[in-house]
Amino acid sequence: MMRMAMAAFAVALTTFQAIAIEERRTIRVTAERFSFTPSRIEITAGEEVELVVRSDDTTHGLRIAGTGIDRTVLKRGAGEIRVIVKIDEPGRYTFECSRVCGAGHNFMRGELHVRAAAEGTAR
Ligand SMILES: [Cu+2]
Repeated sequence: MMRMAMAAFAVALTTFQAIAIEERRTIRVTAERFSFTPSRIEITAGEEVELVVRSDDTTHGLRIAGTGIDRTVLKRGAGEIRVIVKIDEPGRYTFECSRVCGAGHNFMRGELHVRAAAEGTAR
């Protein structure tokens, strides 16, 4: 009987951990000549989010100014990329295509708005 209770506890613990990991918000982004959709993304300072990015046409890039993030977005059909983003400093960060993709490449950008964490948690 005791052994069964222990087994049930172990299963409950495993389930809890799985849920904790899934709490990270996933934001899907599509890149195509010459825009990102959505082009404005809002996150909270200190929040860890996962951007899942895919292309609807050619190879693009995703660079987020001020973060060191610069990834290649695979061409359509080649799969999606996952980028973990966590920014502690509130502000507006530009993200842009970093792989030359055509005439409108230089205009292919968006804004990542990092909101300050809720007032109640500030010291
Ligand atoms: Cu480009």
